[in-house]
Amino acid sequence: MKKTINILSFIVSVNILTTQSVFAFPQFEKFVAEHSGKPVNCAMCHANDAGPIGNDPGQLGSLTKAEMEKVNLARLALKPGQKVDSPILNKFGNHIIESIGTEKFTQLLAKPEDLAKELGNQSDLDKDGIPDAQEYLDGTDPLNKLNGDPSKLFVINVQRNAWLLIYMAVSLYFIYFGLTNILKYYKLNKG
Ligand SMILES: [Ca+2]
Repeated sequence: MKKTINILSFIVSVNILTTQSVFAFPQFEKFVAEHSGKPVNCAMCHANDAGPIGNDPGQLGSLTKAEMEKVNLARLALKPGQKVDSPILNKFGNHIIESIGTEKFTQLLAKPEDLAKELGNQSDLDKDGIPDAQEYLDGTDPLNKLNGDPSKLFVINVQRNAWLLIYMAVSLYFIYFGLTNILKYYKLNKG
């Protein structure tokens, strides 16, 4: 009897894992890690750092029936342009499905390097100036404006603050000019 229960438990476990594995796509994570040379985990697209499989918050085993329906609705968003709100995905993950649809996404499993091209450069979810697609290639967090390629962030910040930098340079020049003239005035009066 005990042996039968163990076998049944094993079959149920395998079945759950097989079903859940449909939701995990390590191809993208592997590509980003190799392309960027940075350690990347599932948190780039998923709600949980460890991915969708498991029983922790943001993982399939912890979802309510209503949340599971949202997951299934996201899976059925075959074409681009459909609003999805899958609780196992983060904002970037949901944005990917909304932008390209699950049909194209599934095709990209064989070519994860093409995801950036499909996303285009219009969306910048964290508004740090680096498009989500570029952050995907760079292995940086598209949802954290403080996390981006340092050289790109530097150039973007210089461009964004160009007027402030010009204003500061002009101000410093006039301060220097004023101080120089004050010193000249005192020197002349002493002489
Ligand atoms: Ca960004």
